[in-house]
Amino acid sequence: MTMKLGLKLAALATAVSALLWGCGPSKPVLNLYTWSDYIDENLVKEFEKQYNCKVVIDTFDSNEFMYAKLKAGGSGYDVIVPTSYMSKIMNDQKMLLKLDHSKLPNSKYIDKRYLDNLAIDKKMEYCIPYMLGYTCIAYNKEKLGDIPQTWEVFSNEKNKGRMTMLNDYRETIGAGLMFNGYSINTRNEKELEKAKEQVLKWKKNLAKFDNEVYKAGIQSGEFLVVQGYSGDLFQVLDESPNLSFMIPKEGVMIACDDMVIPASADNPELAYKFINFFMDPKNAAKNMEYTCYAAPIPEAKKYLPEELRTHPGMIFPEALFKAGQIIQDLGDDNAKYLKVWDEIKISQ
Ligand code: SPD
Repeated sequence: MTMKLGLKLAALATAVSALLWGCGPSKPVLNLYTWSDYIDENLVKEFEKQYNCKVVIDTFDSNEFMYAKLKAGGSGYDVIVPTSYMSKIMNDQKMLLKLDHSKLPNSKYIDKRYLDNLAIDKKMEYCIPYMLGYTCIAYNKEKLGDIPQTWEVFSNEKNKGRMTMLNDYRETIGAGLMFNGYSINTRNEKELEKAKEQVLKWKKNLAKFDNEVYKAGIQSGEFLVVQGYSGDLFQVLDESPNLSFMIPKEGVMIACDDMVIPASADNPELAYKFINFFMDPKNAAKNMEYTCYAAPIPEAKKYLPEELRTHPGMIFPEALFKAGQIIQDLGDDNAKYLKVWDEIKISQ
């Protein structure tokens, strides 16, 4: 058989198999790895239509789980959504692509005030800020009435077994640090020890440390007080008049989750398009409405319905920019937090 005839036969075989199986050339796929309830699926469908592609979403419930999965060989993701301190760790370990801003024209919309004051990657060299959130407390106002605005709420034995705190070592140790007046990024072991003692006191009254079921639990009445991520709590609070939220007077942690492209991405070109699409102010506004988090895109505000322009999840209260603390990567000192967290977790 000549080479030409061979090639023709191969092309014919491909066409026949496409006819038999009812599909043409397959669409490009973008694999997204993110937190649950964190993207408006209608926008994802619009993106798929606009770029004739398929988006596959996989979720994680903590930065550390996501990181461990990647380290254990998990690959094939094109866009990942880590919290900024974790983006920095991943970048330091050469796990991320250096961003080409010629492919991200909408990055001009990112809030300069956020970049100057809070961002870790101020020049957006390896990450684009996606959503800002803070940790606060939701409680069952119908059952508890008004409660004092303090992390100390977790010391109330009356609610023993009906309260949860986050299964997130930086957030929960951070609450213990703030309660004692320390920085949430301290490297001082004595301060960390004090925070540990505090969290251990609270732990006695908790049902558990949890990142996943607290939303359903506070809504169903199973839990009376929960520490949670702001947007997730507002998704529930907006539908539940019996619930309320408070920002503890000792302060709250602010976190930004970023969009990054892993160095191992199969489809970086589509990843750029995806990230750019979500920075478009109209899309960012729709995404904020869905997630109840704050996209750091000031232009998006004008596309929000009037009644949402003061929503405390979507538009950050001014005080947060001044008083909130953002979780930093602490390099080798992260190990001090992990040690304290292990001690908290194993203690009975
Ligand atoms: N469902 C979305 C949850 C977003 C959580 N952000 C993580 C902050 C970690 N400190």
